[in-house]
This record gives sequence, C-alpha cells and structure tokens, in this order.
Amino acid sequence: MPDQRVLITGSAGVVGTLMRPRLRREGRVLRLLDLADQPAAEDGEAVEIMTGSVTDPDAMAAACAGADALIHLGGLSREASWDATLDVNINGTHTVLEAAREAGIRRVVLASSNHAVGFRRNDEAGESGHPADSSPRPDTYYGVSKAAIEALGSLYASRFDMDVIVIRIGSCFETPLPLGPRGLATWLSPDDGARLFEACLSAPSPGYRLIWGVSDNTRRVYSLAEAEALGYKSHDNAEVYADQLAGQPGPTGAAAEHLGGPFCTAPLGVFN
Ligand code: 15L
Repeated sequence: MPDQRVLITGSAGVVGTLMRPRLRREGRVLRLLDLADQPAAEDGEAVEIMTGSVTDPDAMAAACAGADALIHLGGLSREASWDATLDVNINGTHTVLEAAREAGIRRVVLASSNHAVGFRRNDEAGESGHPADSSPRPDTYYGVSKAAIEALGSLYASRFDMDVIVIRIGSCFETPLPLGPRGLATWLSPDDGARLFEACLSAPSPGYRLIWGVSDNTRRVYSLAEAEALGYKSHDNAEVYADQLAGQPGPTGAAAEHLGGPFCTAPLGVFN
C-alpha cells in the first residue's frame, strides 16, 4: 500500500511540535509546513520539511500536491491586530482550504479554539458539558477568527463533499502547569491530542464535525461525546497536577466566569 501523506501546517508551533513525534506511523509520511525553521528529519523519520506561509496560494498548492489528508494548525495562536488576524487566520484558512480542494484532499482537520466560545459561562455547562457545536461567543479577534474557521470548514464540507473536522482545542501543552489553575479544566494532553488527531484522520466518512479537544479532566466543562463519536478516548486527566497548582491564584471576575479565561479581559487587538 502506498504511504499516507499527511500535511501539517504550522508544524513548528506549540501543537505541531508536540504532534510531530506522536503522529509518526509506519506507512505514513508527515509533510511539515511552517514559516519558521524546523528540525531536520531524525534517522528513519518519514518527514518532508517545507517552508512557506498559509497565506501564499503557490506555497499551499505545492504543499497540498500529493497529500491525502491535511491538519491545519498554522496561523496566529493568540490575540493580534485585526488586520493580522484577518490576513493570517481567516484569509489564510481560506487559502489552505482552496489549495486542499484543488489538490483533491478529502480529509481535513482544522484547529479551532475554546476562544471561539470564550464568552460562554462556566456555570452553564450542564451535566455533560458545553456541547461541541454551541454557536460562537468569541472572546477576542482571535476567537472571531476561529469561529470563521469553523464556518469555512462547514462551507467546504457542504459544498465540496469533503470530510472536515474542526477541533475546539482547550490548552494543548506538555503539562497544564504553565497555565495555572484554569489548565486543570482546559488541558489537552499531547498524547490525547495525538489520539484525537488519529481519530479525526481515520473516522469513516464523518462529513462536517465540530468537536472539543480536551482531556477527560475532572474539572472540564466541555462535552467529549462528539469527539468520542469519532473514536477518541482520552487517557489523561489534568487533576493529577492539581496538588502542584494548589495555592496558585486562578483568574478572577469575567475571566473566572467564562470559558475563555484571561482572553475575556485582555485588550482587543493587542498582541500578547
Ligand atoms: C488558545 O487558543 C491558544 O492558542 C493557546 O496558546 C492557549 O492560550 C489556549 O488557547 C488556552 O485557552 O489556554
């Protein structure tokens, strides 16, 4: 069987770096696209390193050629000016989806964020948590761009019969410790992240799906049912770090009350 070629945009970013070793599989080539320098292939590592921007149609056409699936992580990962957010996250995702469509890529996974619904209240989660497909309540321009990415994914799935899964990622870091107490709810462990991406790549004919990307944290306020329907099973729980975070101040005011935490009170349009 020929190799499966999976293009990952933003592969040098936080999530991309954590996923690179974890999405390595026999019979799979990872094509890694980023603007930044990336470590060269390790011995036996089946990767193709590419340099380019998600806003560049030619670079994206070259990156998509011959790929079977796309994981789009590229773009700004936090608040920035409106112009930059529009250009990189919204126009960039449109450019990426157009290139994927042209290249005949049928399976696309897009990174959204909890900040698309950052102004939903923690205390309105209900028993099984906030559903993964709740309508947008962005907390920042960044959150608006993630809501737009969700809409673009839906459009391409409906118009072009592509399988597009959009993940509202909580906080994907090695551990929740740098995030403070909020991370005990929002953490997506890197290993669970890889399990989730694998489920997104292999679920049979999912069509368009919007799912949460979090671990099965004791304090989570997000439903995992939609991700589990695709085959995801979390093995991790941020609670094991709770003792190490005890005594650290959590968010206060609007930041404490809403899913988006500190993004809800950060100044709009200011790179942080
Ligand atoms: C995000 O969307 C960011 O990309 C990430 O850096 C974290 O800040 C995360 O949200 C979070 O809410 O913790």
